[in-house]
Amino acid sequence: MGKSFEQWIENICAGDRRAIAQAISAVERKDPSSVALLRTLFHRAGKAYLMGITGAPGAGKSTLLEKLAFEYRRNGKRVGIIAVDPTSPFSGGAILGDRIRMQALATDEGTYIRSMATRGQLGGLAPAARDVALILDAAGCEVVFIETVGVGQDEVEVARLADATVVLVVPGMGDDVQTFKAGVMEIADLFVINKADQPGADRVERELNILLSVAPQPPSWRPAIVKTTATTGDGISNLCTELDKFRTATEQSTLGLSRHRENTRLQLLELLRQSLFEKVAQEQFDEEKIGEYVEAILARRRDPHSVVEEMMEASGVSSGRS
Ligand SMILES: Nc1nc2c(ncn2[C@@H]2O[C@H](COP(=O)(O)OP(=O)(O)O)[C@@H](O)[C@H]2O)c(=O)[nH]1
Ligand SMILES: [Mg+2]
Repeated sequence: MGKSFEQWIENICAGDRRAIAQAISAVERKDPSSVALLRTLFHRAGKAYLMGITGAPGAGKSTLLEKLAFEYRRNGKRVGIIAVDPTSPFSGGAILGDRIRMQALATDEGTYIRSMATRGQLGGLAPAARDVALILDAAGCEVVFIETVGVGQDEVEVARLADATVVLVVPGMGDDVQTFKAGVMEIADLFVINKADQPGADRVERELNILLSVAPQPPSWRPAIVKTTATTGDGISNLCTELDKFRTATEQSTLGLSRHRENTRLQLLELLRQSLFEKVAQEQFDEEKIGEYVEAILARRRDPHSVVEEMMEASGVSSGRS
């Protein structure tokens, strides 16, 4: 490392695409260099505004993102895009759709797009996506978008690292407002009703408004609802305006600060959880040993609590009983 490591850092911070790509790959591979890299870059980052874009597959997230990115580019902002794709069961790689959809942006010098696969991501999408966002932040991207797959709990996870979370809903897709997954209502800072060119957009808007007015928690921020047609770009500038309003409102209030503090706390604990797990389960015990424990528990010779205690002690982590 040494001098070349420092040069690598400088190249990333200067926005060098090759250096950025190498950094992201190192993080994805969990390369030994990645921890030192992230530690150093942390002190060069902290300026980017992170926006999460979530919603069901096919809602139009990628299409919308492309239009949004162009809008920010027009205003001279450097843009980073992280698209978290589901892993294709056939190719083992990320589905190519998003990359093709965003091709028009791919040649733009002020935009950096990276697709990530969800495959084998210990602890969900968040850790790696957060690290990639940090790299893009240090590389000078002023806004960073994270598009999530929109399945499972990844949208709740993305809300934990984003400064603003946009939830896409579409009319007539059977994912009506009533069937919102648990937690989705709570994470939205802004709702987008995309495919407003399709019938039913007004009905979705009415339902959303009702749902927002009966929200159980006192609304610290009432999410705006913006209708868009991502394919034509209709409503995109309005969406930017609402996003700016949200940003201004939160940056000047305790709401933004307290959320930042809470997110930082959750991130720290998540990192600790992951590090402990890796130290105990991955470094100290191979599959065979874990298999032996499983058999012992199945046969009721051992109980899981004492096994975990033994594993932690063997790893030099206090059992907490002391
Ligand atoms: N009619 C209509 N189709 C749209 C709109 N936005 C996206 N689509 C189409 O919906 C499909 C899924 O879009 P995509 O951006 O890949 O969705 P994602 O899975 O949420 O990223 C594509 O065929 C888009 O062309 C819209 O506003 N109106
Ligand atoms: Mg997509």
